[in-house]
Amino acid sequence: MRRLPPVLLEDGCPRELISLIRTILAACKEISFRVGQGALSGVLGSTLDENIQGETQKKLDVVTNQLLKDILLESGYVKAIASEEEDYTVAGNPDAEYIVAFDPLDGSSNTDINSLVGTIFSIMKAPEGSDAADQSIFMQPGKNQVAAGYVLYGPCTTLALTTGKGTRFFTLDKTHGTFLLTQDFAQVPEDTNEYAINASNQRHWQPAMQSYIDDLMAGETGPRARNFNMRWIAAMVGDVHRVLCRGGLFTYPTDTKDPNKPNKLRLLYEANPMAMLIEQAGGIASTGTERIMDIQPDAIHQRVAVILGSKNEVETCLGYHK
Ligand code: AFP
Repeated sequence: MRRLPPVLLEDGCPRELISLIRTILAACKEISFRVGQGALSGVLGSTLDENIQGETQKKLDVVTNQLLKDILLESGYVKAIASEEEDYTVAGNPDAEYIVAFDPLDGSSNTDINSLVGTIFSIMKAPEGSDAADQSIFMQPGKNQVAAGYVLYGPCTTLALTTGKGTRFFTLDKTHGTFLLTQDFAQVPEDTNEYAINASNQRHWQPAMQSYIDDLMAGETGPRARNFNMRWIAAMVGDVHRVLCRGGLFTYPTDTKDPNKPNKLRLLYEANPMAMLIEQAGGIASTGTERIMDIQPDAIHQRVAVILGSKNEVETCLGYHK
């Protein structure tokens, strides 16, 4: 089986970018080990702190953030980082070409129940001549990403990666500590009978999403004239992995549950990298009104509505939003 560096070299991926990706993966191998140790490593449970987004931090949120932050800033390959767990961006090597946004441990509420979690990352180039300490270097649309991926810590540790030449899966060979190519050019099936949404928010959704989900739930007796199945892992990384593997529609739509927080998922380190992986596998990623990767961000922790997955099903859902 082929290792990650030669696969990316054949794609013409710059050596510096490959080194940066390998740096991220070095931290992810360590995270994979710690997550796998569970209660034995003493990192389950919550801290007493909240992050800037008002969410209680899990101990593993803090540990994984520190691991990624240290390794990236010490590597010399990054000009700055933005993390779900950092209030502001952090400056790195002023002469470096790349910037990295990441969610160190997506779905961290799953850690204490031995369920799926993952690391999500997005890599862009810093604008030429920019200042490493300037937060605005991250204010670029997702279409500027040069690479995006996630590492899913499940029964096995899987990397989904794109550098703009398709989406590939690599599996961590834990004996040798190497990511090996296990699927070239993943393709999201265009049709699906599976969807993922937190249905407990139904009464807070906007009318378009209410109607769409009503029609799915009506099954073969409704306007769609067939039955649909629902799945919800409570970790976007797990839900998107399922969609990449066998199709589906994943959405976290706008809702009115908390008027100060109409959307849940973060643009820079959740929606954008997932959108790139999905589009590179033939799927669609939208907010309901626009392509996610076209959004011009205006804040590091900006949140957006997300509807992504199988092309025909996402288009059907978007039809309800017109
Ligand atoms: P955390 O990374 O803070 O655990 O949040 C996970 C997440 O942002 C996303 O991965 C899930 O799809 C979503 O939250 C789950 O939300 P609910 O709590 O509404 O199920």
